[in-house]
Amino acid sequence: MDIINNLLSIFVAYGILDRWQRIGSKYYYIERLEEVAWYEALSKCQAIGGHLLSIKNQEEFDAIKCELDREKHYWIDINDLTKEGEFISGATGQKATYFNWHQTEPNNKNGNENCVELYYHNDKHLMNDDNCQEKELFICEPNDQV
Ligand SMILES: [Ca+2]
Ligand SMILES: [Ca+2]
Repeated sequence: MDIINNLLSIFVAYGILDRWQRIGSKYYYIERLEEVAWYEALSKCQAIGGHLLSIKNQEEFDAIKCELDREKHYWIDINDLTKEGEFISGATGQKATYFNWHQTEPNNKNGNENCVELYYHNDKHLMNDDNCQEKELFICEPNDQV
């Protein structure tokens, strides 16, 4: 993956990929203005050659959360749209492997919370399942990033 990282560095240097922001060892796009429903966030990430953020581990989570606005909510790729309670990574189509839920989440409130967001509550940015129609900011990462 050194080749991909080198290519990304070159593209960024020439402004081709300047929407992608380097955070820690990887690249991300954090939407900071336009709040949209989960499906729209999904297609907006696809339109820029990416997918909704798929958090792999605590290290990645810790790097990203420092960049987030505490007043805002951010869609990521995890959802249980196919089967209630079975959280899938939209990026890989596989069961999500990294979770960091708020204490009482996921609660599938009103039987209608199937998309996962990051939001700040009780001094922490953590995960919550929310109504997919809610308008929120979102985080993308490039498709070729592992
Ligand atoms: Ca659910
Ligand atoms: Ca919830």
